[in-house]
Amino acid sequence: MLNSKQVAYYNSNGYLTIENVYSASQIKLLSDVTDEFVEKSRLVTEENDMFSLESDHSKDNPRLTRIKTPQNFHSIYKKAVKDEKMLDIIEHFIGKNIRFQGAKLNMKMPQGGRQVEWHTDWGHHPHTNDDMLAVGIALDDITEENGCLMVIPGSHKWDAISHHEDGFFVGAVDINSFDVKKAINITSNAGSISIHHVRTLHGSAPNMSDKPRRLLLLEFSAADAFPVSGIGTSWDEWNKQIFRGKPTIQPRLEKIPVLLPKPLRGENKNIFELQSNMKKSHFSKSM
Ligand SMILES: O=C(O)CCC(=O)C(=O)O
Repeated sequence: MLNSKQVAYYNSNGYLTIENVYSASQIKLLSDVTDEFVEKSRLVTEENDMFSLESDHSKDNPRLTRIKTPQNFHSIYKKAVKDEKMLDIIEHFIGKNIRFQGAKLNMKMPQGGRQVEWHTDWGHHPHTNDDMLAVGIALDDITEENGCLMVIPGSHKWDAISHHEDGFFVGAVDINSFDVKKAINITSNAGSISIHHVRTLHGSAPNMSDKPRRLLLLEFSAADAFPVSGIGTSWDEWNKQIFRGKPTIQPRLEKIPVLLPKPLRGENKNIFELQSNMKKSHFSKSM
């Protein structure tokens, strides 16, 4: 399904888009189940294990920023995160021993769905090596208007970038630390996937259109990439996350720049809260 040009493109740019990986019927199932979750969220008034909410969320007008760990709540999501075609693709980038790191469905609802400030996933969870990536499954057609993901090509080869402000980790980089004019918009049709390297600088603007932008994001790593701050769970649970190949007790240590995501200012439950600690947003004038 992948050719050597696509692999070379990813290796040099730190991202790739592949059209039509998920079929129209798979996307319809995912989309319908997502609508059911939005309905359920009407009864929710504050962040919980399933939902992150926009500040204007209400029973009458349910507005989510995210469905968290969707694979734990519905078999349709669970099936999507283990899709064999998708795993075949990512094998090209992180090898045959693949650990699933987690999933989230970023919702970006019409007319104000929230931005994600510029950051690298590496800044949030550095590991012993960087054979790690995120796959974004487009549940909608994704355009500049509805807040597509943007990336800085080649940034996965940069030195560690600080995600700190006044000595505290805020989960986003200073907009003056890179040239935002180099950003590329990742636009695609529903059913496509985008892949970005764990160290690729990325962000996305608010959705000011009248169409949703729902992106199911899955994170994977090579089985021998271990979090520098510990696995944070039992050995058995950790190894249940191996989707292909074998677990290992031998972390692969690469010489890669790491900055710890510490210290935190207050208790932050997700990237949106973390980034709201920033003095100045790149995308919204109100922050
Ligand atoms: O949803 C997006 O546009 C970006 C998501 C992202 O980078 C994240 O959730 O870490």
